Amino acid sequence: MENGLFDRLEQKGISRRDFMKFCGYITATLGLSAAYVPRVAEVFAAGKQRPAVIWLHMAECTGCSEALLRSMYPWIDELVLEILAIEYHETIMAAAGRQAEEQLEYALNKYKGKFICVVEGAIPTKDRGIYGRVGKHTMLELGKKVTKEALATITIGNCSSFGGVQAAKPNPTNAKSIDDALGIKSVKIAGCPPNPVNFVGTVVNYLLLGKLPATDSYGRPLFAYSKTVHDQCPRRSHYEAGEFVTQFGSEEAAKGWCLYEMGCKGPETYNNCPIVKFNDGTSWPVEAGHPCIGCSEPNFWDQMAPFYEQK
Ligand code: FSX
Ligand code: SF4
Ligand code: F3S
Repeated sequence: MENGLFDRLEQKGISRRDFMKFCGYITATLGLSAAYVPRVAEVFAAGKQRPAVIWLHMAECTGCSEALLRSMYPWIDELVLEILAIEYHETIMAAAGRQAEEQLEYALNKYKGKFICVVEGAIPTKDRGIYGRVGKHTMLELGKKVTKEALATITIGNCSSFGGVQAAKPNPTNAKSIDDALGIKSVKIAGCPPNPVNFVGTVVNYLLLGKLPATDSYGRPLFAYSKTVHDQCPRRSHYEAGEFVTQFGSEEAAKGWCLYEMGCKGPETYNNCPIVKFNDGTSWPVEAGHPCIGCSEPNFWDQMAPFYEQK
């Protein structure tokens, strides 16, 4: 294994041990045996496969990019840039204005049919899409133009996967998911925001096994979205014992009882948050004392509301 990556990580104060721990974490998330850990490490360290990525921002809050690039491991950006050649990403690229538009054209021509398109955000479709624009194009035009040349499209976040908050009632711009707006089929890293580990896992799966992961009927990778939050929740025994929190700040809340009566949507929500957690495995909503609001499910803003009551 070449030393370049380790040297760069060490300069950031990341030891080989930390790096191998992260690789173990990704391997376990993918449901692969520990024997795969060195191969996963090799995917990061080899640094030669690097598929080109064109990353589009539609109508959204950029929380998905933030979750991926900042809040988790302080060095995950280094790893992401090691395994992906990000040719266009409006939040992190230095170019702006015309230069950015030119970079998009350049990348589209150079990597035609060979790049992965990652999309954040929903597409406003009302009145031919005029309510969402990037540069000269409507998001609708941009989405069509880029995804039709892509090898595959990965939607990151609930907005691009299912419409998200933009598509919630009354949805004045008739915002739609990428699949619905463009008539394509994407792999969906659902969540608002999604767990960055599930995005990295999807890319590692592709680089390691040469294919995108198997998905459920919505297009969510099975390694992350095949079980409900409820089925993996450490508070489940309290649910079974009928021990429920009925008020925030109460003694029952302090004891970590089940949040079902506070509106928890864990029983209807498919995601791996209780196992993978967020921010370097620090915590996740229920562990922090907040009910799951179902952020990885289609139309959760409408379907799961009211968030603090059971329907
Ligand atoms: Fe949506 Fe992503 Fe929620 Fe935000 O960009 S999934 S609003 S966290 O950031 O698209
Ligand atoms: Fe299920 Fe939510 Fe209770 Fe956890 S807190 S056991 S996910 S209802
Ligand atoms: Fe979202 Fe529920 Fe997990 S709100 S982050 S799916 S616990």
